[in-house]
Amino acid sequence: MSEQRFSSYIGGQWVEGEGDQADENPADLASPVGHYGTLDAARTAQAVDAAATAFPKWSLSSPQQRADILDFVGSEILARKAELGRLLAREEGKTLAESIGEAARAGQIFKFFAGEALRIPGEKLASTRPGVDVEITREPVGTVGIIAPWNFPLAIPAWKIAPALAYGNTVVFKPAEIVPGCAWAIAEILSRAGLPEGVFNMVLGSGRVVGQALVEHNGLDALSFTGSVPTGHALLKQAAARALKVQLEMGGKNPLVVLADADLDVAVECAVNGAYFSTGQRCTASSRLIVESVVYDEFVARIQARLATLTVGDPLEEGVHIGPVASQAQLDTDLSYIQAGHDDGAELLAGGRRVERGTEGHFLAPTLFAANPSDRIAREEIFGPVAALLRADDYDHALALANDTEFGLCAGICTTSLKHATHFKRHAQAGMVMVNLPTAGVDPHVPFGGRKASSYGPREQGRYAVEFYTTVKTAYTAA
Ligand code: TXE
Repeated sequence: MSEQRFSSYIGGQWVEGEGDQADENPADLASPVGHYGTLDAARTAQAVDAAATAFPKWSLSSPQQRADILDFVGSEILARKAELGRLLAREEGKTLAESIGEAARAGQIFKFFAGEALRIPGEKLASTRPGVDVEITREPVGTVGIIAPWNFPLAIPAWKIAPALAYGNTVVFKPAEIVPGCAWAIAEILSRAGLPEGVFNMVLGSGRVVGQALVEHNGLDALSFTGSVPTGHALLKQAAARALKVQLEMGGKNPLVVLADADLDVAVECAVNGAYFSTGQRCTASSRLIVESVVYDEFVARIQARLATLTVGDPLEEGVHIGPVASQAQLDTDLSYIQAGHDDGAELLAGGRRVERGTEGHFLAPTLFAANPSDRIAREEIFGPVAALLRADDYDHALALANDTEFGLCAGICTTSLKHATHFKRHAQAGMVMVNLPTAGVDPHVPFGGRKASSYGPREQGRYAVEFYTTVKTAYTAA
């Protein structure tokens, strides 16, 4: 495949950035996916200006026009899911099957919000005053900044851009630095979808320059961010200082509890899928496996046997289950946590080392440590194929361990007990709960988000997206 140069998209025009940044293929560093130039603060400001200028007219556009545009985008992504999935696999490193699945999900999200554009909710109530009607309607918030991470480079932008446009907002989208190709592909489709100029803009560059210029621009009305906790909290402070509406999705340290009465085949599959698929680079990854003592040894034996069947390698190759780590920076983080596991006295049960393949890439063996709850690998988000196994005395202990974290995105339990499943659903301190399912893997038409340090602001996805992307108006009319 030839190397491409990816551009930014501002006010309906393709805009070349400065310099020549390589878009790496993490499975084969010698064959980059493409190149791109980065914008400066002034160019980024132009994108916000373009979106702010386009907003008044677009905010009054017909829901049918918005539905048709989003439907076009969704249909094209679905029709090209194999090609887009291949680009995603080469750029981010998840396997081709996972990548095609993500592309399909992005297409479905655009289709879902095409329908939502025609179903913008409102209410009409009788006033407490006779002869007066009260209407509650929803209007777009304005110019929305979207800052996205690299781990779902098609799906996360889709679940922010699609509702923003569906409800009549204009958008400036800043993707993560290491996935410009997927961002360009989305922008390219949107550029042919019939949007008026300036309604959708995409800006390539660093968080420090482009991300900051976006957030600091007075023309921005709302910010939707997914990424790390430190960046999210820094942005929250800036947003609060100028009363910017903000939605943050950040880290996770998601527990998967395995009780003694669990079907262990199911539990091992949930653990392996949740902890290691997509190279463990999911905010919903099961990075803490909490196993009841009675079945602990058997669980260890079974998961070790299962991990031995997994192949790490080039995501485009058939038979590969786990692709490379997405970047050198993330690999360095993963390796430093493996070292921290050793330093804290955790026992290595699987992996713990880089893997050599035919190409130079960021390959890392799926890694499992028997850890203590206080170990760093059991407390901090690693964001790689590294999981911590914790031993629980009984259900109550397992639940306490599950909730003993600053995060609260997703919590899972494997059990055949209705009593424990029901109790766990009610008492897990998380925004999402899974019973006999991996913690990762969510539906696009229902709310996504967490509690505690994982999330801030209204939920994403499904009908709940209307909370963030609209503002409520209450109108009184004397009859
Ligand atoms: O995140 P950042 P990174 C976690 C995960 C990972 C770590 C680092 O632990 O190892 O974060 O990933 C933009 N103003 N997660 O470096 O820095 C940045 O350009 C404005 C978990 O990728 O938070 C990118 O577009 N924007 C998470 C986005 O913010 C700024 C998913 C995220 O980058 C900015 C991703 C600034 N000052 C990372 N600095 C999950 N749990 O899903 C950066 N950005």
